Amino acid sequence: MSDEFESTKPEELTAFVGKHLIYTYDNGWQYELYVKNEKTIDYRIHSGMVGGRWVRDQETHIVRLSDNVFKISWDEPTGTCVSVAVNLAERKLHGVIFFPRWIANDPKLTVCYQNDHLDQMKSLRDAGPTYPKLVIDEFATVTFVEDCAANDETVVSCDPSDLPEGYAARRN
Ligand code: FER
Repeated sequence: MSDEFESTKPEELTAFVGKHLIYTYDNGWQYELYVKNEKTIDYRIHSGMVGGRWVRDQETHIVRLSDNVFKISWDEPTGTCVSVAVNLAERKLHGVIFFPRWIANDPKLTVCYQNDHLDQMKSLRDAGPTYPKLVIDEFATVTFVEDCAANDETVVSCDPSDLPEGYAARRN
């Protein structure tokens, strides 16, 4: 991605940057997301098809749709594409995940700290197959939210399995 923000307007994202969310999709999959800055997220996947996977410094496109409503979209090195719309006022979210066929066939191949395995992810992606993609379209409920500083490397900094007991179950 170039240095262009495209439709992202950083000045409209000040209320969103630093948000740290834990949420559960209606299919039971639990995710954690940290808005590191106006174009970057870190995340952990606590349960579901690719539970155990975690990623730092994923470049994204983030836009404000209205007060308290934001949308984050990105293209993973694996070829998975994701778009997540977050409604902070209602603590609801809607995500669409487009998994390439090779991940649908063997999801565990992507369960790792991706940053340490980027070359492997890219070669698996290029080996495919890509199609037909597995499209997951789900609402989620936000169960935990806090405001962190921007660019805080401590928010998402370990494997989900190394977190303290009850970390993802905290509710507020
Ligand atoms: C999300 C849905 C999917 C999310 C991340 C993904 C951080 C990533 C999926 C993948 O690459 O396997 O809500 O939030």
